[in-house]
Amino acid sequence: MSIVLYHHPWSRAANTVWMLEELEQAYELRYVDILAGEQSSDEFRQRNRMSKLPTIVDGDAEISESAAIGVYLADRYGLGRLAPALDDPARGPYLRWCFFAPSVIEPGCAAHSSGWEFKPGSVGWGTWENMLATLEDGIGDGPWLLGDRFTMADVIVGGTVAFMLNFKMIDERPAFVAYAERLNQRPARIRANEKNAAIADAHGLKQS
Ligand SMILES: N[C@@H](CCC(=O)N[C@@H](CS)C(=O)NCC(=O)O)C(=O)O
Repeated sequence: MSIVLYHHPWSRAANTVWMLEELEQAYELRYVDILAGEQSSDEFRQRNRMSKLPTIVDGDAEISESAAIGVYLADRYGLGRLAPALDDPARGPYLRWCFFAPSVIEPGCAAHSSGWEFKPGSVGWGTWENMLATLEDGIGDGPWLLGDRFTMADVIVGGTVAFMLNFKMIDERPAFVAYAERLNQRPARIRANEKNAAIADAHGLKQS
C-alpha cells in the first residue's frame, strides 16, 4: 500500500513530495483545494485538526507537521541513509537541525518580516542576527548540514531556506544562496518540482 499525501502544490506539502522522492517511496497525492477552503472540511479536520497541509497516511499511521513527517519517513524508510541510526553520534545534530526549521527559522522569519515586538530572551527563536549566524555557521561550506552526508535535515531546513529566499524573508547571504543552489541540483528535488508544477498546471494555478 502506498503512502497517501494530502497535497496542494502551493503549500508545504510540495516539500513533502521532495521527501518522498528522496526516499524513492511509492506515494499517491490527494489534492486538497486550500484556496477553496477544503482543508477546513469536517472530513479533512478528522485527519488534521489544524486544517493544514501536509498530512500523510501510511497504513494505520497518520502524521501531520512537515518536520515530523520528514523525521518519520526518514526513520521508517531511510534509517542509516537519510537519517542517522539511533546510536550514531550524528543523530543528535541531525535532530537539532530537523527541529531548528519549524521552531527557530520559521517563527524567526515571521517575527522579523511582520515587525513583531518581543523580548529575544523570552522566545525560542532569539534574535534575528543570532538565528541567521547560527544557520550560516551550520551550513558553512557544506555541502550539507552534516558535512558530506545529505540527510532529511537538509530537506527540512533546505526547503525552508529556499522558501524564505524565494519570498525575500531571509537575507541573501552567499552561504544560503549556494546551499539552495546545491539543493536545486538534487534529482529528487527536480522531480518533485516537476510534479508540483504539473499539478499546479492541471488545476489552472497561476502565480500572480
Ligand atoms: N506547522 C505546519 C504548518 C502547515 C501550514 O501552515 N500549512 C499551510 C500551507 S503551507 C496550510 O495548510 N494553510 C491552510 C490554512 O491555514 O487554511 C507544518 O509545518 O506542517
